[in-house]
Amino acid sequence: MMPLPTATETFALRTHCPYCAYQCGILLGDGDGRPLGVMGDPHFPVNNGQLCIKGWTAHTLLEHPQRLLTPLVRAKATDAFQTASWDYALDLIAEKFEAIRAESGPAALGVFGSGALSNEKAYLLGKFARVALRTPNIDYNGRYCMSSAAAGANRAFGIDRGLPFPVADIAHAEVAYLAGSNCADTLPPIMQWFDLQKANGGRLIVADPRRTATARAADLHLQLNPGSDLALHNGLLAIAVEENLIDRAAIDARTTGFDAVRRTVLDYHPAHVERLTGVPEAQMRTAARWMAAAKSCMLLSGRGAEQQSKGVDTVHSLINLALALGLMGKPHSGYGCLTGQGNGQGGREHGQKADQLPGYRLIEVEADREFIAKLWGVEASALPRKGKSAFELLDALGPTGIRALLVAGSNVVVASPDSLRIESRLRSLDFLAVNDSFENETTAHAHVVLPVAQWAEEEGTMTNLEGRVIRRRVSARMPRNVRTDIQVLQGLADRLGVGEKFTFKSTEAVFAELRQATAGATADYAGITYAKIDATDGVFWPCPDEEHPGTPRMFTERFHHKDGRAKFFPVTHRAAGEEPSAEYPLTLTTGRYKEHYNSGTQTRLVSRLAAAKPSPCVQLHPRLAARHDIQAGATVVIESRRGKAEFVADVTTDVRPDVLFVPFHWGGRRAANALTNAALDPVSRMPEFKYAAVRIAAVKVTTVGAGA
Ligand SMILES: Nc1nc2c(c(=O)[nH]1)N[C@H]1C(S)=C(S)[C@@H](COP(=O)(O)OP(=O)(O)OC[C@H]3O[C@@H](n4cnc5c(=O)[nH]c(N)nc54)[C@H](O)[C@@H]3O)O[C@H]1N2
Ligand SMILES: Nc1nc2c(c(=O)[nH]1)N[C@H]1C(S)=C(S)[C@@H](COP(=O)(O)OP(=O)(O)OC[C@H]3O[C@@H](n4cnc5c(=O)[nH]c(N)nc54)[C@H](O)[C@@H]3O)O[C@H]1N2
Ligand code: SF4
Ligand SMILES: [Mo]
Repeated sequence: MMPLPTATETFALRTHCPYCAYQCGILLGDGDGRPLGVMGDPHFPVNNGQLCIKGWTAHTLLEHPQRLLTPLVRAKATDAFQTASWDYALDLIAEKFEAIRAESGPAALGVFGSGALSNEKAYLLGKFARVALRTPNIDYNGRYCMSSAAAGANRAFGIDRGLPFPVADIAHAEVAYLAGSNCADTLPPIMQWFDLQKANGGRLIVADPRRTATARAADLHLQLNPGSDLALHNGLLAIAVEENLIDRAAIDARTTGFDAVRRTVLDYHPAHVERLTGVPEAQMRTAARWMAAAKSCMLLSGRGAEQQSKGVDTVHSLINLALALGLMGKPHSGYGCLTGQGNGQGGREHGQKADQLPGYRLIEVEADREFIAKLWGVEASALPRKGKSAFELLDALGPTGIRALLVAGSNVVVASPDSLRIESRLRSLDFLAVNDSFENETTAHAHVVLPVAQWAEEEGTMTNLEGRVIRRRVSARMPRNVRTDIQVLQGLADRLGVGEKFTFKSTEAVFAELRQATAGATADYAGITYAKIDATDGVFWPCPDEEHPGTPRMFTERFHHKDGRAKFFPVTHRAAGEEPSAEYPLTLTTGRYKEHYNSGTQTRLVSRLAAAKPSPCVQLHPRLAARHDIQAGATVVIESRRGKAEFVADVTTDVRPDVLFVPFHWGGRRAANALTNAALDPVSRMPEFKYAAVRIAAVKVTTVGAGA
């Protein structure tokens, strides 16, 4: 690591971290256009100067020796990558896409985007797919991430903004409940607000099958079985009904549909719920009483509860509880989801989702089609219809389906469930183009790789987990032969004959069009400008006009359904996509390490992070380890119906005796997703990352760190 300069003057440039949805403010050393080091921005009110270890080391990626610095094209003769000029690489992509479209129609072209992309990029990628390629088949990795929470919030509230309040409100919640979030590792600086909450006398409840860093910080840890959150929440609501803890006045004044939910939860007797969840009845009663007695209470969900084939219903079970306890719109209270990716919020608003147009307009709603078509200067009838969801899109790759694909911001081979299947689908493509700053398991299958600018080298707005629109500013010099994603899309649009619809002179000009595209829509950015963001530490959407101050807190008066009310949805527990059997007797769940980010493309290259966590471990309970004669440090081969992978044994009482936990940040032999099940939620199309039936196939005695 480079030494950090101490004088604040040398950190003149404020920007934001390249990784998660917390989007910490960062001061990046400006040594004549070169990064010297990073420091947390003490004046950005979300992180208040704190960073996690990924943020502290993020600048090393800017000048990393493995950085892609020139376009790569696969040579036919050798099947190896060769460097190429930008013109050659862009011409080739445009030719291939045009030829395949001529042969097989526009739906044979696909685009896979990302919650890592700025609002401007996400907007432009959606426009590019619909206007330049004319394909319905664009979706993105947010489908793997936020889609269940988004669908649940949309159906219950008529709008989806992850947190309806600023994170600082956590400090004033008397009770906070986290369903499947390990935010002490995944959003570390958020813990300052939970620490303040504790100092203010508040209580934290965590539901997780593992005793995580977050669970250790809790006053009550509900160590439930994976896939049983819905039953737990219905059980908590049943107790609230039985003990008369619900808020009848709030239910009557602000909601519809409670009676059906009340009848449904009557079947969730505590003893029955204890059998389904593994959570003792006494703990459930304590949790329900704390939640109901508190003057303010927040119910928050993370991927643990959402990444299930019943993720949407699980989100509804938590929203039902929030509505029945009268928490929505009350100060320092309510339901919220903790968004994950850097622009996981904005990335889901501006039209890279198969069924959406910018601002959460819907591609199947005529008025929305007409509004956007007019802005884009095309006929509404020429806009494609709804396309395939992320996993279904990738699963349709091949000679008779989607034959050419452009990926921007996702390492789909590592991130997708049932990844061996997805990798074989990628191999069957006629043509794969990837925009990235580094090679990874997905670029390995590409025909063209385009080297793009990184976070600190380009402009762009991001919308953080609170719905606060912020600005990443240029804080480091872009390498000479690298281009931005926006320039790539402009270059391709030109070659596809629609350059005149992509003539933006700056990123701010793209944002100006995005503002018009969202004006009057659910996610309304019309009143947000770069200058206003600079002046105010970010602007919370909705913000319909330039005089509007933005909306830090939602639902204080009304919800976004026409009648102004929130909707209860009756939901019932159901089994996961597959259950343990004699052959595959164990339950596997997956998640993250503090040191690595998602598919690991970036963090596996950062020496400090790679040294701290060189390889993935499987957490297993000592009783289970003893049964299989597994010593700590041994290499354990785990197998599911779909594939196998190997992990270093971490024998620990932190995990339930019937559950195995692995992180998904690696590919190849160490790929957690070789094991996972692609059962999809019927509404959100979220895959079941958090539940697979597996067995221990072999044990090899090695030392920790082996198996690389
Ligand atoms: N260090 C780090 N931080 C990150 C990321 C990263 O990769 N690394 N990624 C970012 C992104 S994109 C996201 S989406 C967020 C995700 O942040 P989190 O939501 O915290 O993500 P996970 O670690 O996937 O899952 C959280 C917890 O769910 C638990 N869990 C597993 N199955 C179940 C279940 O059935 N029910 C319940 N209640 N819990 C269960 C796991 O044990 C795990 O501790 O993190 C963001 N921040
Ligand atoms: N088993 C299991 N699987 C999971 C999950 C889980 O909990 N368990 N979680 C899921 C979740 S929540 C998520 S979000 C996904 C994430 O997994 P991925 O979709 O693979 O996301 P990242 O690893 O963040 O990949 C981002 C890639 O984009 C590149 N990149 C970053 N910024 C930009 C940019 O601005 N432009 C371009 N062109 N490229 C960029 C990076 O270098 C990297 O190669 O994984 C999902 N997969
Ligand atoms: S918490 Fe997220 S945004 Fe903050 S430094 Fe860590 S990875 Fe970056
Ligand atoms: Mo995510």
